Amino acid sequence: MSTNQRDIEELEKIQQQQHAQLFAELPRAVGLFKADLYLYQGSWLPPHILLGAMQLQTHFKHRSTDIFLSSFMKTGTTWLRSLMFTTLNRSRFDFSDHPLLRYGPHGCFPVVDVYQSTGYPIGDSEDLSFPRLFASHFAHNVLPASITDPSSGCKFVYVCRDPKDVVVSLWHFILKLRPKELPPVSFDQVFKAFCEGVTEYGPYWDHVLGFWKAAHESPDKILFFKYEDIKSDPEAHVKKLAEFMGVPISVQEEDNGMVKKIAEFCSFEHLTSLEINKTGFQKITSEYGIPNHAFFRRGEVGDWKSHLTKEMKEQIDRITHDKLKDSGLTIGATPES
Ligand code: PAP
Repeated sequence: MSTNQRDIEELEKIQQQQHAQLFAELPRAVGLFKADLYLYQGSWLPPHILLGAMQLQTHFKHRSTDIFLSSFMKTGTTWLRSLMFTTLNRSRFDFSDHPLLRYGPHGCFPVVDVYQSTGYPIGDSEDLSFPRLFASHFAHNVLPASITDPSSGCKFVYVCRDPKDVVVSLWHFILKLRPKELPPVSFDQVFKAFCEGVTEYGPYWDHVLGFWKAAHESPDKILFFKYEDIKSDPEAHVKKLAEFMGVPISVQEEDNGMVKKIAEFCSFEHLTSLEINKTGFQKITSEYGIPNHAFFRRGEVGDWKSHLTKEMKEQIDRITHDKLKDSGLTIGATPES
């Protein structure tokens, strides 16, 4: 082990001790991936993410030009990462020699959720993107007020998805990532935990509502998307993203097919064909990482139909209805559902 590595581990130990008191006081539940979950400011978070939230709240230095991609897990983050990065930086990079091809959607801009034991190095992504782009699964109220306050200048793109498809996608993700030495989790277990709100970053509905309400208060700062809408018209959403991020598509670009090019470049078919997404790997912590291919599965609307019983569908639709009924927001209303 190198000296540097030993220092990092020592530092981690000290910081863990400092936070042991906090963890002891928070409500705790069993997590679906590996670590236990702790209820922090209304969200169920595993330890390295909870500490990441505290670190973000304390240390993050925003710039008024920063743009965040916010989402719950499995709602379309990887897709939006690709669309936002490609749209924003379309005049910087040639499509045949593009960072997305080399680094994949996750390598193009950083996630701010994970605890950094060596300090807070996040923020050097300007090499690839200007303005800076960041991704986060944190609920609106967990993000630091310094960035969510509209006066910060920061902008947010939020994407939500039919919770029935989210829970199915989540289950498959857990199957891929849960350590093999742990007992397998069934779809019933994941469904129950999801409906109760006790999954990583949950409850889902509170997450969506937090951003929905904030988007209503500050529509110029938060762009609210639904996965199903992007699926039905990706090009219209590329244009909305461009406008929102301050780089509207020109008439000339439109005539030259730029919008179509971006939508195709970021399509499920194209992204899954890339070598980086077949063999690449995302380092999350010093001991934990995620293979890029785990972020792709079917990329369809309505896959829940092959997993949910009639009773499950009714249960989750009822929760959605009850939680969202006074909000003016509908999710999961696909024509065939
Ligand atoms: P994350 O929370 O781990 O970042 P996220 O990217 O939000 O995951 O969601 C993954 C889902 O988006 C997967 O859905 P599925 O399990 O129902 O298939 C994945 O297949 C889908 N996805 C990834 N890229 C695209 C894309 N380009 N177009 C459409 N869907 C996509």
